[in-house]
Amino acid sequence: MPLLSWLDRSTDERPDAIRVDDRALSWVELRRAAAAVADDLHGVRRVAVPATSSLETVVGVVGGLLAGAAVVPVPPDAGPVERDHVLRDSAAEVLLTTPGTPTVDGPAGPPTLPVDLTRRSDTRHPEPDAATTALILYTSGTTGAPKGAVLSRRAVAACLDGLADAWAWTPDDVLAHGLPLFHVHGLVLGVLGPLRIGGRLHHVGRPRPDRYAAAAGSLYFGVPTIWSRIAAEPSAARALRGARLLVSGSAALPEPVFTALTELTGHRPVERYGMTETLITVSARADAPRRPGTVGVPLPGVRTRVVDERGTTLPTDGESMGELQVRGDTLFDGYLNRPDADAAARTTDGWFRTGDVATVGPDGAHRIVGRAATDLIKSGGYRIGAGEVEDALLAHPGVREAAVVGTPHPDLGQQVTAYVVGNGLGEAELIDFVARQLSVHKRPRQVRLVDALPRNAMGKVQKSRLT
Ligand code: MCA
Ligand code: AMP
Repeated sequence: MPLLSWLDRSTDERPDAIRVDDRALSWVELRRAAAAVADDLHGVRRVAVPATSSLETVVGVVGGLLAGAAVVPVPPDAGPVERDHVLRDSAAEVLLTTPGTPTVDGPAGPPTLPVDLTRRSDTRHPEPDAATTALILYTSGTTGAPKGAVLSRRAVAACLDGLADAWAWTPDDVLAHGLPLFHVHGLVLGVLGPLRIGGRLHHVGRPRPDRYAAAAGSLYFGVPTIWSRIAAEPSAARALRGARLLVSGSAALPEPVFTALTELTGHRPVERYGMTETLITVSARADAPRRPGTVGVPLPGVRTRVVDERGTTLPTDGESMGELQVRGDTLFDGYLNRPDADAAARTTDGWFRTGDVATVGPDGAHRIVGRAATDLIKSGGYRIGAGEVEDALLAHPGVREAAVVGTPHPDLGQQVTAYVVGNGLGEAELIDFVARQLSVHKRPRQVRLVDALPRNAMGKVQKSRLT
């Protein structure tokens, strides 16, 4: 079956199948517009797409997939250092551009190709093998530059079919969300989901509570920060009473937000858990009770286990805590150009180490307790590597030492906080300095200028003393 099976076969010409902000296309027009992009991409193996929240991004991504190319979304706000890394590391042969999106045309960048929403083609592009790469998604590790997670068409299809089963997601649904289109949540679930399963999509542009309220969706996606902002605006939250399912993911949904949403919307939100590398692996189900603090059960085709430091599998008693490991159809094929990182992320018997600490109850309910390492920060649902921000700070001539940690934040879950040792530095100057290199959400919210960093006897920075 084609990856975008609904898009492939739909004859529906109603004008608003896929809406982004205030522009929309029918299923047929989307297929024809994307086929025109695919015609131009004939023979291209990897295509980069500056993934603004726009209809052009949807058409560009779908065009790449129809052409059988691996699509590399580029965060539109990425600073030059991050953008160059993504383009170079992925070896993208073409960079799609859209009106108003920043381009990186220049000696080092790949040739550009504009996405033109007025063009149409009726070429039927053959469906590539399921093992072909669909997406290369860049994601932060604890150190260094982001790594490209290589996701096959098979993995994407398995994830979406599993979610359709868990959420009873059908062509009758209208999905509403306002998530960025360069991550699993907004792009794989939030765009490719409707194109495979058939429900209509209303992307609201920016994920503001009033826009969620006005979207009239049956299915809503959000990260906890979005749900918390909606819960803080009761009139917006009450407007979601007519929905079928509210889904939260990408970070832990705080229990007070779960409770407030339940009271205001009449819906107990569905929490699901995943990673860029594994796609969504565990979810609460539409047909089963949902409890705050739990993320449900493995999707069809996924297996999980919780292990201690020695690798021994722990009992599913709801109490034994250890690292959550997963395997199954939704897993990535590896990190691009990084066999070292790939080997480190897997056990010798083939399980992926998530780095998340979890318990599993006798009923199979998974509870994510936290992360094993402190060097991955989740802020507003974005994954941010402490090492990447430290490297950006250390590039400043006045910075001698830097340690970046996630500290609690009432709206974002965690905020990026930097401790810096240096001479004659200002907080705003350093935040700007990072913003000129990396995506905006990787900027420290707070920079603390200190005389020294706490270190242990071996000279290693003790981050636990900074949080
Ligand atoms: C932000 N601002 C700053 C700083 N940081 N200003 C100065 N210094 C800083 N350090 C500015 C912003 O640019 C913005 O300005 C304003 O402050 C508000 O920013 P913020 O509070 O961050 O709010 P926001 O821009 O509204 O963003 C919140 C958000 C966003 C919408 C929740 O974080 C978001 O879209 N998160 C989704 C992430 C996501 O999709 N993750 C999925 C990963 P201005 O207003 O002028 O712009 S995939 C995944 O995790 C797995 C697979 C899974 O399970 O889903
Ligand atoms: P990313 O690679 O951006 O997809 O981030 C993946 C990480 O997000 C996971 O390793 C978890 O730490 C976190 N995460 C995703 N969903 C949830 C959830 N429902 N509850 C708690 N943490 C989550």
